Order: sequence, then C-alpha cells, then structure tokens
Amino acid sequence: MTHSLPPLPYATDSLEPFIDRQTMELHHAKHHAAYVSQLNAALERHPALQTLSVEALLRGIRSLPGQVRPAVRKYGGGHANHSLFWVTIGPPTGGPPAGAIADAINTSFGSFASFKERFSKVALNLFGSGWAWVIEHHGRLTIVTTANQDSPLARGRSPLFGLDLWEHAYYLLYQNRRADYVNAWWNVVNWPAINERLAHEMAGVVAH
Ligand code: MN3
Repeated sequence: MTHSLPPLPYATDSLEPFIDRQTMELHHAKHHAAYVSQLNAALERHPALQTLSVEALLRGIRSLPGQVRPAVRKYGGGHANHSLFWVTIGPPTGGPPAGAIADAINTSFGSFASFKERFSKVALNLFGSGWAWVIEHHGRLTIVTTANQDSPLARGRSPLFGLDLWEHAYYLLYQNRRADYVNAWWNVVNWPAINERLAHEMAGVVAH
C-alpha cells in the first residue's frame, strides 16, 4: 500500500475571498503532494511499514527504524497535518460554532470570543513555520503548537483541528501579513466537520 493525496472535498476557488484559488491549488497539488511522494519514497525499503496508516506511523514513531523516522516525522507529519487541514476548512458558511464544539469552547475558554483571541495570539506568536492546534481531552480543549510538520500524533495527542502557519499557506494573498490570514481563516473553519470529529473522539474516550 502506498499513501495517496486525498482529493479536496470542494472546489479550489470555493474558499475565496479568504483563501484564494491559486494558493489552494499549489498548497494541495504541490506542497501536500510532495509530502505524500516523499513519504512513499522513504517507505520503499520498508515493506512491513507500508501497511500502516500515516496516523499509525506517527503514533508509533518511536518504534520505527532509525533510518525512516526523520522522513516519517517530516513527510508523514506533513501528509497527516494537511489531510486534517483540508477537511476542517470549507466554503464559508458564516456564523460561530454550534453544538458540542461550542459547548467545549465555552467550558474551556469562557466564550468563543476569548477562544478566538487566545488561538489567534498563539498562532501569531509561533516563530517560523509550524501549526497551531486544538486538542480535546475529556471534553476540555487546549491549544498547542508544533514546529515544522511535527504532528501532535507523534506526541500521543490527537488534534481536533489546526491551522497551517507556513508561509506557503498564505503568502500569495497575504504576503507577510500572517494576522490577516489568521483572521480570514476563521471564516472558512468547518464547524460541522469539527463537531463530527469531536463526537468520534468523545465516543472513543467513553469506550476505553
Ligand atoms: Mn501547508
């Protein structure tokens, strides 16, 4: 089994004006695709690892052979991070989160406004390339960052959603204005999809 680039579940221009078509095309078909092909190349000599999902590779990264570990960290991380990113954004629907994610946000941060402020601040303070993440644990949400393409999965944490803070995610439209990109991203967050992920995670916790 080899890893493959998941198709985008919407048209590349459907996030405009917040994320432009050209950025979406390059980001998905070039950047993400490169992580997938580099991951596959790294696993070529490790047939036993080729049956594992990218999530399983990252969760078990410490037990991987030393020669393949850096590639899984970089390219497996890049593949998993982007696969999650695409499905937790979507065409703008407007409006704040509802349902379970709204409850979890209110419980953890007091209000959506204060969550938004905290998350944005964390995203702006991240130096260099990386990601800001929201992680759920027993119904409470926390905000963490990772550098480069490091995945929270490699630290035993499952990200609910995250924001790509590499310049390739915003430079064409926003140049160096990361704050404008972060502000724009709130308009394309797919709260219904995040609610579904949250429901699965909370069901998983109950089942343990
Ligand atoms: Mn990216």
